[in-house]
Amino acid sequence: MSIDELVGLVEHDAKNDPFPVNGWDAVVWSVGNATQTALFYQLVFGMELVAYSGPETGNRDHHAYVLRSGGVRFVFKGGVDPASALLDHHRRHGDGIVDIALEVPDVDRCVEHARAEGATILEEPHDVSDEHGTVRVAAIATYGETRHSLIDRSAYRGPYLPGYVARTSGHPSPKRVFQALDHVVGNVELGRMDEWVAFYNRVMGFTNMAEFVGEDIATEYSALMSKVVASGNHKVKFPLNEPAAGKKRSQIDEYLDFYGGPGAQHLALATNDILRTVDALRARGVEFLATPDSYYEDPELRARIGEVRVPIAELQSRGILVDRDEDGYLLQIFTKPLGDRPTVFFEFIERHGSLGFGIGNFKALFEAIEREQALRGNF
Ligand code: TYF
Ligand code: FE
Repeated sequence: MSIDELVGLVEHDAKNDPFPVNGWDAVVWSVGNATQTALFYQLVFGMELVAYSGPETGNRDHHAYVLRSGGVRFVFKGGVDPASALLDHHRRHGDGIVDIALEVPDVDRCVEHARAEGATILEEPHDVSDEHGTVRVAAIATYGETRHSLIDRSAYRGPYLPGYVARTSGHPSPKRVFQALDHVVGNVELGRMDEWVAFYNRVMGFTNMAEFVGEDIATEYSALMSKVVASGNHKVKFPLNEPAAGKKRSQIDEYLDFYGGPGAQHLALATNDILRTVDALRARGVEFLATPDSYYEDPELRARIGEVRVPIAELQSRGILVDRDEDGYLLQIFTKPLGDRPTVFFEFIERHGSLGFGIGNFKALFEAIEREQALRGNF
């Protein structure tokens, strides 16, 4: 299966797009200990170290490790200099995502459009160069303290960005367990979801995808509303959640409290063999949300999902969820929070035609999230 099929790409005319996006460039994290986190992502999540910046390369502010898995690039940054702004960010938010960087063919055109639509330009377009060539970079602000760097690396052949040196691990890493980034979800404050949907519509020319969750599910389970925007080619998809009033404190409120404001909630990582991914990660200690047997025994679900590529028992033994719509089906599973604060987590997703996000699983998923919230003292 190609990466395009894995993430559900559509045809798109970039010429008439006011803000053309080629795809994801990198997800940049601020973490409490980048040196250890980089090792964890290699040994547990099967990522490959490709580039590095730090005191040994002249960067006295922080360590930065660039890791890859298929088409996915993560950059983990941790402050070295006690005055590093990264340490202030970490004090406020804990481990989290500071930059959802996008690769664009024309940085200046994107920034001009964003400016005209009222976006906050954090970094004006400029060139950064070294012996490997030149990268054109800019950055715009999005929800909370999160940013979108806009990167044109078409004239660059280095391992990441100028200032980084190529670096490999020197130790064997396990086989890769995910190939592509499918979507990145943002949590925003109560009542602000539609503003952020409008931001992505206006500033970045993103269009609304069909799937959204209104009041009905929101009041019964874990209380949230969600809408999805996507770039023209659907390579970049951003679901946006806001809390809603419910019986219990919303999982989105819990996130906002512990993250200290809006931020990226989950990354969905596409895999072409979710069974192998889950088995490999569980064997290395990764914890997933549990799915009760009643989910798989529900005759309505059985009838709706029909035939999938493996017997349901194979999904049940691993807690993998299934959803089907008019275009096909998807398999998905969610990890528990990755760090100390109950904020960021991963979803693993295997798509078979479906372009959705698993709306049929929201009830079971939100109940599982609520069980975890209750263990943390949220009732
Ligand atoms: O991205 C999505 O919409 C799905 C479902 O807090 C989801 O993965 C939505 C909200 C949430 C967790 C998962
Ligand atoms: Fe998701």
